[in-house]
Amino acid sequence: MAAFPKDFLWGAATAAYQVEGAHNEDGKGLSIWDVFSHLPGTTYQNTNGDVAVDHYHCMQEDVALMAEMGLQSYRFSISWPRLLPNGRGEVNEAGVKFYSDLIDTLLAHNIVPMITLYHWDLPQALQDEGGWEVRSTAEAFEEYARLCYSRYGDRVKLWATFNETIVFIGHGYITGSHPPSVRDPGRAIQACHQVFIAHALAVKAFREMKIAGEIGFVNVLQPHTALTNSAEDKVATELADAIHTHWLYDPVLKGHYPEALLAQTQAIWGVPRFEAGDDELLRNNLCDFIGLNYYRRETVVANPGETSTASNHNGEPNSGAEFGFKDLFKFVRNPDGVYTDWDWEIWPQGLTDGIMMIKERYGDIPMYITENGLGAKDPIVDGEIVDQPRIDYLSMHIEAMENAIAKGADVRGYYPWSFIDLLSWLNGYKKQYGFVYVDHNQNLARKRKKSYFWYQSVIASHGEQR
Ligand code: 8VR
Repeated sequence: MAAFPKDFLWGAATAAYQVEGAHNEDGKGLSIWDVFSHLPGTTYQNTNGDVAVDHYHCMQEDVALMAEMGLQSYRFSISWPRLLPNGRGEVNEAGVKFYSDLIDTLLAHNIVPMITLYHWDLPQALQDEGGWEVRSTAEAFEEYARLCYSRYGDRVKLWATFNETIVFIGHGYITGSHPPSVRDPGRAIQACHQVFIAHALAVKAFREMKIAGEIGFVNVLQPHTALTNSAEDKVATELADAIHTHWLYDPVLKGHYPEALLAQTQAIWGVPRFEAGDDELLRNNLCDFIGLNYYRRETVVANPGETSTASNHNGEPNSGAEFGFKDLFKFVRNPDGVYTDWDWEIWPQGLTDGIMMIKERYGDIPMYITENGLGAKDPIVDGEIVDQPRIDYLSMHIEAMENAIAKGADVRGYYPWSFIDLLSWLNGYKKQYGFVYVDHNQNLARKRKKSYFWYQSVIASHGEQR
């Protein structure tokens, strides 16, 4: 029996803001990232996505590179303000056409499109009205989702509503490093609630419109390991699981929040505040699949009384600070771990463990590994991009995924991040993830990396040759 199911999809992923550019062309409205990245000092060396890697104009060339690689599926996101410049209301037909052409081009090459509706680029017009803190944004999201279903639902079978809610809410409302740069856990929890409601409304619309496909939610998959066997570290690790995992997965897979943590956030912050009907809406609109973005695990220790560190090397929340529990646990470096240049532990076993943890808690939910990859500064040797560490990283993770499948997990596809080198939100262009290199000194010329040819043979052998 083959290790990977016959219909298993070998894909790759990107996101609109990080590749498209053309930030104000053909009627597109501005997103919160178009505005935020233009404020001095907000991003690495003031990089922004005005041009990014110009995928908007290079789409045909990029899809040809995918086809040559043998790619079977491509996960991309739609820029909401490209379709609805004001977030709702008037439709920008030129924007609709861009994605329609992309979908047609993919299908012509037998590449299955997977759409992410929200990969962080909220229309600025909606931010001006309160962004994710207000219900009207969730309602506008439903309108946007319905527009996408009606224009693309005849051709696209795989849909995800949100990408990595913990990241855009955590950075947007707790560390303040993403727009709208708020630092307030209570507001974070309420904004997160509106995202879950927006998701449920979009799933409900998907069913009502009888779209012939599957819809899911994409989360960070981040297993936690206690540093020691002490009772304190174990309790700290359970809390990390509750905050970083259960809080994000339970509402979309079980239809309700984890009760104990909900009781605590409501006691401490008075949030999330429910409106009439919210309970039912969440309960009745569960995902068809879950998307898992796996990069690393975190090692956890109890942290009694210490309040200083609230973010790690990447400026990400790394403690209980998210929920006002910053005294209770924190993430530390695993002394035995192997780390990337960005201090992320390389731990392939965590992918097997994480998948099995999801299966155990949520039952036989179909899963896609919607992101996995190595952020690195790739070496150029005699003009060739020799990204052997990326090959090693991906190879180990494919094996880890295969082990989970052998244990009975329903994993249906694998989408390394990223198809092409792209703009990192806060790291500019120096943190590379792609199979394809982009030369920023030469008109953004594309060049195949060593990993490009390697993944080509992985795909051709259906995962055997790696
Ligand atoms: C994606 C983001 C992309 C990446 C990956 C991995 C960071 C990174 C923080 O969903 O769109 O930009 O972001 O996740 O994590 O390493 O740059």
